[in-house]
Amino acid sequence: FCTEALYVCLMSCDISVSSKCSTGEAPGSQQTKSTRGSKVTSERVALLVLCALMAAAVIVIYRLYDSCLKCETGWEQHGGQCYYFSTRRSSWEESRSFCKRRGGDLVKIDSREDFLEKTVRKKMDVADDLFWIGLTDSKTEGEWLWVDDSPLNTSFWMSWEPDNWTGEDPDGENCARMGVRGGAINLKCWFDKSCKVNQKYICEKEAEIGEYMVSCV
Ligand SMILES: [Ca+2]
Ligand SMILES: [Ca+2]
Repeated sequence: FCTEALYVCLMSCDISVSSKCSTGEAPGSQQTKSTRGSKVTSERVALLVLCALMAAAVIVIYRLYDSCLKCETGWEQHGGQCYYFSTRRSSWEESRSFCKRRGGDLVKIDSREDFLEKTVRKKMDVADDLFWIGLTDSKTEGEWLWVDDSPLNTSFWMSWEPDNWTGEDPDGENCARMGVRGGAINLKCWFDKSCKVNQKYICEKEAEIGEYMVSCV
């Protein structure tokens, strides 16, 4: 963004100076030409300095704004959201309660985004060390809903999932967890699991923007 702004700025400076220089000059007017030449050169320098200052201002403002997106200690910022990757394990409901007490909820994943998959992969201690996400079919079997009650449109289930396996819990598997330690193909790393099992979890909430930009640096 900043590089682009600087380029556009310098290009516009160049064009404005060139247009002043492109007027035809009659032969023999060397003195006038020389005077005008030095004037154009100083104008050009002044414009370039102005443009550089403007570009620097744009960069500073952009960085100030960016640094103002804040997450609490222990939360990771990505795309204007804050994410908390737990180290303790709890049931899906208990995990959700923790997230809500901290002003968020279990994470909702509504688009193709590899940040969560990559981060979870790094934090998995063993192959079964998956993380709860905010997706459940507890209300109606097979009808997966996010914690905000929105339907599941884009999914990243592992190829054989969800299978609502009843071998572990007769109630089946009604909560979703994510993670493939070795890396997921096409981000397909979701598994349904009994909601009662203790798992790590991912909370999500919006990053806060500082009220006064300068205080955020
Ligand atoms: Ca189910
Ligand atoms: Ca399953």
